[in-house]
Amino acid sequence: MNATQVFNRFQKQQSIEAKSYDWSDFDDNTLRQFQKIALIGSAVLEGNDGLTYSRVLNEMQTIYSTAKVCLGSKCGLELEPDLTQIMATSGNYSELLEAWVKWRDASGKQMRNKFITYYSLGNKAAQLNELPNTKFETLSDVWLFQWETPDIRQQTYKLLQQLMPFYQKLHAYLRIRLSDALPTRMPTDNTIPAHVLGNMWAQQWTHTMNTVKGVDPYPQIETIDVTDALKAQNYSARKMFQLSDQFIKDLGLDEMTDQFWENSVFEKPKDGTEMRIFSHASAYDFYTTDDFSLNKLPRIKQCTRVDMESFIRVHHEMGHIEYYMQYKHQPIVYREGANPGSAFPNQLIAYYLGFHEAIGDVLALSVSTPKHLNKLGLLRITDSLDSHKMNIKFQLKMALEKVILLPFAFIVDKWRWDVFSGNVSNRDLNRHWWTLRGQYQGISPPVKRSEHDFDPGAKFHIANSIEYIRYFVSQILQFQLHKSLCGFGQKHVPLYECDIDGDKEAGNKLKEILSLGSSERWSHQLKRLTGSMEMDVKPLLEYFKPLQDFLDQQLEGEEIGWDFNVDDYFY
Ligand code: X8Z
Ligand code: ZN
Repeated sequence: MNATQVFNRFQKQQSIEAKSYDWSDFDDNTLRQFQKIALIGSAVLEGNDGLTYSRVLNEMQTIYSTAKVCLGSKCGLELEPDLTQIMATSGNYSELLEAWVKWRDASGKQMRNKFITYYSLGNKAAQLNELPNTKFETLSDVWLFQWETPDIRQQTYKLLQQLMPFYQKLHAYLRIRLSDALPTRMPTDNTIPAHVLGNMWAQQWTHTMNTVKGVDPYPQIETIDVTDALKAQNYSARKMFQLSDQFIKDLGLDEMTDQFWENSVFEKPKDGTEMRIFSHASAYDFYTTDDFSLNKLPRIKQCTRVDMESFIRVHHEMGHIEYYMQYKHQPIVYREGANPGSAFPNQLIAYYLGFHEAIGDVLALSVSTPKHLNKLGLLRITDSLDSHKMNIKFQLKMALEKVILLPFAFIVDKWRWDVFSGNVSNRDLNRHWWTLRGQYQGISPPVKRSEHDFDPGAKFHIANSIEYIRYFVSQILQFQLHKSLCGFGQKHVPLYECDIDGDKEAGNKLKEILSLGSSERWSHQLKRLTGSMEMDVKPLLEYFKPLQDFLDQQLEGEEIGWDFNVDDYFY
């Protein structure tokens, strides 16, 4: 038996035992612990079903992480770092198109049938996971159950509606500039082709500030992207992690351990070993106790480039690790983020939901302020006349990273909710994907698609069966947390300038929440922080107020929105 099979068997025994009790008069805490023990995801599958499920999932993961493409005469190009780099830096329409199409041919297209087998068995597992107090129909029902928020779907939809006007302004701002840059290439329905936005999935558009003329409103002012400064100052991947560690330490939180530094992998090995683990950054919890002699502490693997995007991602991943460290004293079922852990924990990918995803980003909100970058010697702040312009540039960059992600993060799971529940037939998988991409993101495929393609599978979290609504929630929560943590030493500073560096009171507040793990419902934890149990878009909108005013000026008299019909883009 391999390790997965041993772990599955153990979980199954635990689950059966947990379910053998009468749950009816458990108190809330006991009930939550029993639910977490009893819910074992795919480990419930017996015999051939279990083997087939692990096999197809493994095959999808392998296809994704080992896909290689040829562009022109250059072959062996991988997603990380080659294609990511091309999407981010190339201004050449045909080169971008070739990278976009070939990545999808090499990844998603190869896994269409496997995906159908995977989710059919996933649904079967969900049904077998029935608890004494709850039944599940689909795999996504199990994912959603763990939010302990029965109307989480409606809540996310409502929040998205509140944010769409802001998204649409950013979309129009980009579309107008792209229409100038690519006059003959833009569709007449006002959507934007998915490959010209600086990212393989058009999920974050920050790079267009460097590659598309006019997106950066003040090119004469010092660039807010510190990539060049990082390179000029000979930063290494390790040095970026050390900086993040220092920030964490200065907040009064726990610094990384020696074992962390020894065992993490910050760069892709040059000798070609273990290539497949590097398609996407991850942070792992090895669930040790305080017995550090086990030498298996939380650690990171990340194909870190020396650029600003990686610099921010470093903080994101470090947030996961700090969280693992802060809640390590909790019983194992509560050693997860405030929003609960994996439905299917028997995989090697670490699972963490909204809170977990938000923590590192909260640190990064402070670190990426111009003032902080200036303190690090990475950015020169020019005289005060320019400070408004510098702020607009900064805000635009942040919005292209964070606000742009919102509709994407929503549809990655909306698509799975619709597919897993059978509301969309297996004959329409790709069509439904593009229907949602068009409707919510206002983007369109640059070449006609068909049902021989399977574009959702070209995204890591779909090929790896990782729930995604956590990233949606994270984008909202992180501004709520930021606002709360800025309520100490930074009380009189605008939210977008707040840098909690060295603020021990803020650090303490953060520690209080992190150390709870999932032992308390996330809405209660949110209340400790913000006074309210609800997710709320107000802090995000407050943060971006100057940018929204700027966009309103820029877009006066311009058309906003798009009119997408999926039939125009399908064979
Ligand atoms: O997957 C991630 C993290 C790892 S937990 C790097 N993110 C999402 C993505 O890349 O699709 C962070 C932002 C969204
Ligand atoms: Zn993450």
